[in-house]
Amino acid sequence: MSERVEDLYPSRLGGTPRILDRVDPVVYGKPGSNAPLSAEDTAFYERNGYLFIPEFFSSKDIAAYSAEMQALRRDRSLADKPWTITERGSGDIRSIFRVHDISPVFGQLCRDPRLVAIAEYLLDDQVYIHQSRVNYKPGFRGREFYWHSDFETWHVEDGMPRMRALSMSITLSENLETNGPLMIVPGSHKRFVSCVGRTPRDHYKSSLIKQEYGIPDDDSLMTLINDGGIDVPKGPPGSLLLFDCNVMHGSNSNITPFPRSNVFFVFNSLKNRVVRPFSGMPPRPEFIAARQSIAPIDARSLAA
Ligand code: 6CS
Ligand code: FE
Repeated sequence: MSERVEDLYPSRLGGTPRILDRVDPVVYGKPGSNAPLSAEDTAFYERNGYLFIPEFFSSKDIAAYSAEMQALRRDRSLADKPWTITERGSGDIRSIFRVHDISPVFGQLCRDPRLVAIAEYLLDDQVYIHQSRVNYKPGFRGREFYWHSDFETWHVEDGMPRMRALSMSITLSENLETNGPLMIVPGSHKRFVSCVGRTPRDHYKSSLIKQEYGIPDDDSLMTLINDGGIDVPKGPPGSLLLFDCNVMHGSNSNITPFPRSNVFFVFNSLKNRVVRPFSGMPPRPEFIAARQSIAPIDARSLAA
């Protein structure tokens, strides 16, 4: 197990919530003419902690990704695997993790040279996949994802040392006002909400269904939202949402008949590979956080 690393973002260690300043950059790369994002888009991402690019993928690509998502959902061999998470109550599939491993289609998608170039630019390093998942948010009974910072969990429960990771979410269905789209608090990524409570053992067995530890207290959440408001990026299938590992986000439940399905890839800098979890608990399983299989993505070899 790797050596002890200083905990710059202590959380779930005591009884009082705190808001700490971020000590890490948001954008590590240098804007320039050959950067994969314009200086304007880079500045928006740095300031807000996210960037939404509607219709990034062609309708042909999205048809293939959407078909693959449905095929995974129907695949009986996945039904009882630990990386398949079902909704409390209905038993509908909520998420399937490690899709970059189990699906050649999604394995190829996360190696799309355009995505890798954006991740390498923003993180200014080679990157690897820390985690991937499809969130189905099914119609009628799709449950919420309460407000949280992914980094707070990845730091405390996976041992991710610094804020040098980002998520790419690709919409596979219409993300509407009504069907539980992702809500983001712009600017919240620049402050770290240190949460209360102690991480239970095997917390992921409940947190992936309903997260109750590592979520912000009401006052801290109110502070972030008073300062930044709530943005709801919406767009057609095939849109790309980049968001910083520490931006506060969540999504409401979905009681409409229309699923809100997205595929997520978490790109982490190779210089930021996970160490011992800061919670002191045993590491979470490989299907949630890559620890053994850390290999830099080299999209160039696929672009040829
Ligand atoms: O615990 C995790 O890693 C997962 N939980 C949430 C709510 N978002 C990030 C990630 O999928
Ligand atoms: Fe999240």
